[in-house]
Amino acid sequence: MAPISPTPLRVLDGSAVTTLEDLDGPVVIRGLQDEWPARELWTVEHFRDQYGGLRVPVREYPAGSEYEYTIADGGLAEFLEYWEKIPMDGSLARDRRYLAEWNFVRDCPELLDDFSVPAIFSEDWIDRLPEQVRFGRMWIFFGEPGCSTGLHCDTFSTSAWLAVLDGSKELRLVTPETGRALRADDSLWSERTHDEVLRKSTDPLYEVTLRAGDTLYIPGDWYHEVRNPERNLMLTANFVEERKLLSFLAQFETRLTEPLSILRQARNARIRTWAGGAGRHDELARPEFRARQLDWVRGMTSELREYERALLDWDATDTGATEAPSGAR
Ligand SMILES: O=C(O)CCC(=O)C(=O)O
Ligand SMILES: [Fe+2]
Repeated sequence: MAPISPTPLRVLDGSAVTTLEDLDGPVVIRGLQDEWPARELWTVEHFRDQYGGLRVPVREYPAGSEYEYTIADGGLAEFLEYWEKIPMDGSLARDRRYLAEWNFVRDCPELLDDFSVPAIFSEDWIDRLPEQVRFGRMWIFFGEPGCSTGLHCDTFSTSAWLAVLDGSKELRLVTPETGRALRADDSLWSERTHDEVLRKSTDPLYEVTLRAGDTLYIPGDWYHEVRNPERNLMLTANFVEERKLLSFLAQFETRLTEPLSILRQARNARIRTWAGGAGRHDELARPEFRARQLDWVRGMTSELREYERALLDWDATDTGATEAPSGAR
């Protein structure tokens, strides 16, 4: 069957968007970079002169592979030298390199002075997290043809803005509901995926070509895939909007507590073996020790109990579902 014809994304002018709450899907917003010094300043020469000596994480794509890569540490100047010279045919017949997800804030925070986070994206719940658990979420990408980023949705239900400063980028996107039906090796450009998954969904397949000056908003949980039709420079950031705060916290907390959970399972297994040994264990045999441990356990779980109560109360007072169950997954 012929592949599905993609639906072009909406394009809005920055002055027409005042709050994210008005947007219920991805859109391209123009005019958000107009005042950015980065548009003039961020040239290859500038990066080479100012930061050429830095080590950066470079994706290495072996010949024949459009999506699979390993990450190696390399010098920025050396990468830029390669990047400037690579032929624009996108051939997979040779090895390729892609400077993606360069967390420049850590290495050169002064680059932050060259742009401003657009006001509509500036409300980020990660800023309100305690400092110990905040994480870097702003990156520069130097792309070139033949290096793609496979189908994914961004971690922890974060939303993203992607500002193309030079060249162009192609993206295809699907809704979270369609995305949940996709498999690990699917591609939004593959006919097999069109036939086996996308055709069964009533939601469209969206497509956009971003050019210099365009900023794309991708809401949390939307699946997307990225191609680089030519050399390009992109600044991108993830952020947590209020609509996704609880999904974010649940996933982020699970990531943080994973080691704790392993520790707890190991403790429980140990205690089960002691209990089987006629209950003889010095610490557990002391009532005041057990009382102290119980206090500690209750302290550890009280915040979760409060959240549990809020969820149950909400259940009890809910007047009706606001969202149809997706059933996919
Ligand atoms: O431009 C790319 O290659 C990938 C951008 C993206 O979707 C991401 O960083 O999550
Ligand atoms: Fe992404």
